[in-house]
Amino acid sequence: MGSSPFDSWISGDDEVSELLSREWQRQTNTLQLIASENFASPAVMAATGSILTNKYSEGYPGRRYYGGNQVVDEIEDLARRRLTALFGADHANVQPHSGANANVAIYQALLEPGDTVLAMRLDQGGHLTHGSPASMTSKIWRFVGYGVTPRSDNPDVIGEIIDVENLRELAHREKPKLIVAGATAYSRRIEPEVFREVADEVGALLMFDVAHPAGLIAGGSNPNPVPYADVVSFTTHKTLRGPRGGAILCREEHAKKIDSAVFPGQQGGPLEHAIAAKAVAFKEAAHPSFSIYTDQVITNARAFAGALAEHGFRIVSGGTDNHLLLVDLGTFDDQLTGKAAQEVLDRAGITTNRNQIPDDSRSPFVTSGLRVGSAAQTTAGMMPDQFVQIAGLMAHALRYRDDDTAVAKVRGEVAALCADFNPYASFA
Ligand code: DSN
Repeated sequence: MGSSPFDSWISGDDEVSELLSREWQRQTNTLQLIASENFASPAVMAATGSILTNKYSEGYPGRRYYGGNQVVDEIEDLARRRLTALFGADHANVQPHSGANANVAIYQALLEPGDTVLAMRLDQGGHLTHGSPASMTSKIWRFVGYGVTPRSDNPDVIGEIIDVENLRELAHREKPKLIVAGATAYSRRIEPEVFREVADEVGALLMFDVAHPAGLIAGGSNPNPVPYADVVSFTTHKTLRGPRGGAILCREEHAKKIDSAVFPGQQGGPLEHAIAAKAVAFKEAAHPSFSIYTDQVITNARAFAGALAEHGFRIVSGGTDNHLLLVDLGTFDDQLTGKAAQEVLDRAGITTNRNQIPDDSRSPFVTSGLRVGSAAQTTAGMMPDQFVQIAGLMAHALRYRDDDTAVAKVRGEVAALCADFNPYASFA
């Protein structure tokens, strides 16, 4: 194993240094295809590792419960200003530690316990916090789930897209107080106008969870729901390429309730080092080069989808309009589960995650699908040619999964590819 910038980075702690070094090797010598991951810039990482980790600042700028927050107030204000400008929103809260915290804070701000919420089911592409039975959200609020249309075998009809008629029917029948749009495993555009229309028909509030496409929206490559939604939540570390964390945008009329729900409702002291890193990421996302990146992410994802389909995989929803693909393994090999595929690909140096496909007959732990994304390797500089090559490497490793030599050979080709596209080459 070669040297890494982290070999002796943590002074006095060889064990942690060694582990960081190994993770650097993993991130730079294998392919990162998990749709919710990306490579943050050195500037984002510098802010995350800054002296702001030392500071307590419960409250909000100008209204803190601790002294010494003059500089922190300016940092958090800067992050809020940059974020509202980026998305054209009235108000921003940059304190949520994660997307899950952000979502729960929104429910707490806008709902009473027991209120009805209409959201996408987890097994159809939604998120745990959209009322999955495994999430505490389903125990406090009454979630009703919408899903996608049935799979279509007619090449002229795209199946597995959000079933707007079902959404409308459920909305009229259940009279939700809140409708949630957004997903974690859905590759098609989510049109904000349609959701606003349905919400208005039944007098519901509208929330968009754009954790996945936030960066694509910031870059202008996916539709911006801010003009249509009452409130928008997202994470900052996926396509937006910032530090791990969450954020909320809302209309002015909800600002006070949202802020109180985040602090003191959900959280104590904000992570100001993460907030400084969010500010850095928001500035990076406002730069014209970020739009070139987000357009490329989608172009690459489409090339990846086309190449995987040529190798016999079925792409759920018939393709992609964003950074992610949900791959049905059944047409490639009906004995191959998502769990087994993820494990084989790990051995081949290709990092993915198993994922249920709509109406999957297998459990969420086993699954019949894989979810992959183009955001991270596009940051590393890859283009359609590389994604076509990756599709071939994946197909080969999975086809010859019982042959250790074949899988090892793919791993060697992956390492050679990664050597040409090291996102942190300047660190070495
Ligand atoms: N875990 C995130 C994802 O991978 O999409 C969602 O929380």
